Amino acid sequence: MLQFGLRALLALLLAQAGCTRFGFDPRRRNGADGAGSPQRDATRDHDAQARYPDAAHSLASDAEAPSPPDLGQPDVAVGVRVTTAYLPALEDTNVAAGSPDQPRGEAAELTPGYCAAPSNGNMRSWLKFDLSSLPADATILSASLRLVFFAHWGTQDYVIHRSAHDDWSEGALTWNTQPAYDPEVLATVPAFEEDNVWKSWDLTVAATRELAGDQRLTLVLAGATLFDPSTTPEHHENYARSKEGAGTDTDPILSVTYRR
Ligand SMILES: [Ca+2]
Repeated sequence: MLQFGLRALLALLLAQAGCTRFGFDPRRRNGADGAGSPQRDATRDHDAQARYPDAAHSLASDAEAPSPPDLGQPDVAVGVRVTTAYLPALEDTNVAAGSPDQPRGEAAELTPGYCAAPSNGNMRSWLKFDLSSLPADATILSASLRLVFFAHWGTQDYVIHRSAHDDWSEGALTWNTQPAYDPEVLATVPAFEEDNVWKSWDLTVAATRELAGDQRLTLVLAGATLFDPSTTPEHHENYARSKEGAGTDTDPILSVTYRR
């Protein structure tokens, strides 16, 4: 009888404390009916509405929940890195119609345009850049060619073309062996007579294309006009530094800004 009385008393105490034989009774956590304290729930709902009014509304009635606002794309996504690489020319040279079999890869200057000296005549500058040092997952945001011009004898407009042929070398390329290039003009620089200035051309599309291709970018810089040497005694040319020119800070550079 005494043991039966103790077990009954223990069962009564456990029931009042909210415990069961197997552990904590979840029904006791928020009240006997599981709905929680009305006062506490009201406070919690108020806080939620103050912090997340749309969420609170959505919870109240999913069917009437408004569409999320269109905030557009962020300017800079979290975790995205933007980097600018300055790629020096892998090779650069000139070719001249007046001496069509002479390589000029060791020249200290790039001389696109027209030189009235018979051994030069109309000239073009060829440049090659290696994009393989860019990360494989890079997305190019912008790319431009930079040349430092230091002298001029007359001037004219200049144009830049891309060539799909990258298998040339500055030690061998001549007017007669220069490969074909795309007729499309990628960029134009109007005639200018300043010296000791650098000029740049936007080549984002061409660089993006080559990065996805063979990662070699060949550019041809030429005067916009082919002059007739028999009737043109004056020069129409600007001089830019080649990679063999004085100082590395004046080397031809392809500036590439990319994200990854
Ligand atoms: Ca060179």
